[in-house]
Amino acid sequence: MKRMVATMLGIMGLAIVGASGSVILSDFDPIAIDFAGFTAPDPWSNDGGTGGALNWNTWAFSSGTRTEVAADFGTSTGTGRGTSTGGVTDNGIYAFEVAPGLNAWGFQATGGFGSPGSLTLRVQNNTGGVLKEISVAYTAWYYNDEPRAGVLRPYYSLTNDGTSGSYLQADGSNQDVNSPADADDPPVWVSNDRGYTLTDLDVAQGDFVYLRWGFNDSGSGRRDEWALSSITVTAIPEPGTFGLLALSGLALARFRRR
Ligand SMILES: [Ca+2]
Ligand SMILES: [Ca+2]
Repeated sequence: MKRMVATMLGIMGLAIVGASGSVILSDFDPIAIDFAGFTAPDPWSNDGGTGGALNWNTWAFSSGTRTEVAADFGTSTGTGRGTSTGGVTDNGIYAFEVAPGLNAWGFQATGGFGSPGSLTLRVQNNTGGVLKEISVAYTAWYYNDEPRAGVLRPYYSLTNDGTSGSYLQADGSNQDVNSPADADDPPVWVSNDRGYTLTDLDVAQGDFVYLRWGFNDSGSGRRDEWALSSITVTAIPEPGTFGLLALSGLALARFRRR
């Protein structure tokens, strides 16, 4: 079955990268990011993403504001707490099994950690040209076991310099995921599929775009748990690129007919 799925994905041109690697857009096929091997050791990220950790050149967690803080690549922020099916209390980064066999990156916030907070993914443009447009899809999960309400909102940046305005909200507020205030009894992982497209980017060959998931909460008492899985990033070619290719093909065909 696994082989069949892999074959089907291969036909579709979908590249699957483990979350321990780098995310490099080298063509216009979707890149699917898989947290299957993530076990949230402590530290939960390191150089190269070895031993069940994520690659700290690719992923960074930040505590503080969601927009005016630069993602600190090359360090591991937050305690790695290992794997769990949810219902934790210690703050830090977890590999949550949000559904049987499905590992996700996740965290538990407390007053001094991740409230607000953000996870940032660094994506490199290696398409050979200027990257103007990308689409992003993911599944956001919450585990509503506590009395605060939470919110997850996507942002992006081309600079990651942490100044005001360096992180912008991606595609308006309709991408928000909200966890309810009143805890579910019993709590379960709730999935929310989201996606957006960024246009009018200007990412030079070799440069990066920074995709951020920002978290915050309101109310009083303890905070819900959050997780991310099934992230897909796709570079989209400019409409003109295909048009020009088609035109040049047509011109070549006419030339050959002469
Ligand atoms: Ca909890
Ligand atoms: Ca809640």
